[in-house]
Amino acid sequence: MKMQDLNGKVAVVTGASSGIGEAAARLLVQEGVHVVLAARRRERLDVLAAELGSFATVVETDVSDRGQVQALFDLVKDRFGGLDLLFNNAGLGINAKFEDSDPDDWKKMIDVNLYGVLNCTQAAIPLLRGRAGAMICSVSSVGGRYGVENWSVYSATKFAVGGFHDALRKELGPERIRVSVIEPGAVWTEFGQNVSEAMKERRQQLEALTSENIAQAMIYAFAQPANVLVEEILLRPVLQVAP
Ligand code: NJP
Repeated sequence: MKMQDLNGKVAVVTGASSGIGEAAARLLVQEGVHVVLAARRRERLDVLAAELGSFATVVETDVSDRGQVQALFDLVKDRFGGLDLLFNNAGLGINAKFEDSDPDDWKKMIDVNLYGVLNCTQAAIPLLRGRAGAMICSVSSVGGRYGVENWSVYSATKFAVGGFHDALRKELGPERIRVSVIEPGAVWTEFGQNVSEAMKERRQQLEALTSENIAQAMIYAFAQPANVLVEEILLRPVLQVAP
């Protein structure tokens, strides 16, 4: 069966100011998709939008703030009348042994990695309804499948995303809204606010994936025929045999 033609579709990409989100925005525009770029760092979004031209719209958004998220989706509704793809990609990880970790950091991760996904998904559902091939795709992690040492709270937030999607799929599948999760292993991005030099070296040794590798996986799922749900994609460098 033919893949979907993505030309003219509308996508919201959260965390579009760097890494995987930025790469996803570029690939979507190459496919003719109108992309709404959402993140907090406005100047980075403006630079990307200037590169992408009329196919990009910038909406400075903190996904943990429900009011800002609602304003983002109100704009999408006004400008485009609906939505075909929500790419819930914004996220952050703070590395620490759990015993020594800071509860303020737990909250930061939960606010963005979980509440951010909940806020955006709830606001997006009415706009996705009735659009052929509509998809919600959220970036989880290998840590959301196996749990990774020194990323315990981060892993917990991503497990929560997985459970949420398992349930949501049952609610939205009958309406033909596809609910998909991508679980990357090590990727070369700005991710990990406080990762040590040793961890950066590990990414080098593992031959970490690029943001484009992850973005392509998302496009693969999105471009499937509208009746085909790619439920989950876990991808990691072949050298990353653990976790
Ligand atoms: O990292 P990075 P990635 N509101 O730091 C945004 C997952 N992942 O591309 O707001 C809105 O380059 C931030 O934008 P800004 C990871 O958990 C990665 O690797 O301007 N946006 C930036 O654009 C995450 O879910 C690896 O600071 C907010 C983006 O998030 C996803 O991949 C491994 C925000 C982060 O870009 C993309 O991360 C893995 C907020 N409150 C999973 N807070 C990996 N890289 O190795 C942050 O398993 N952002």
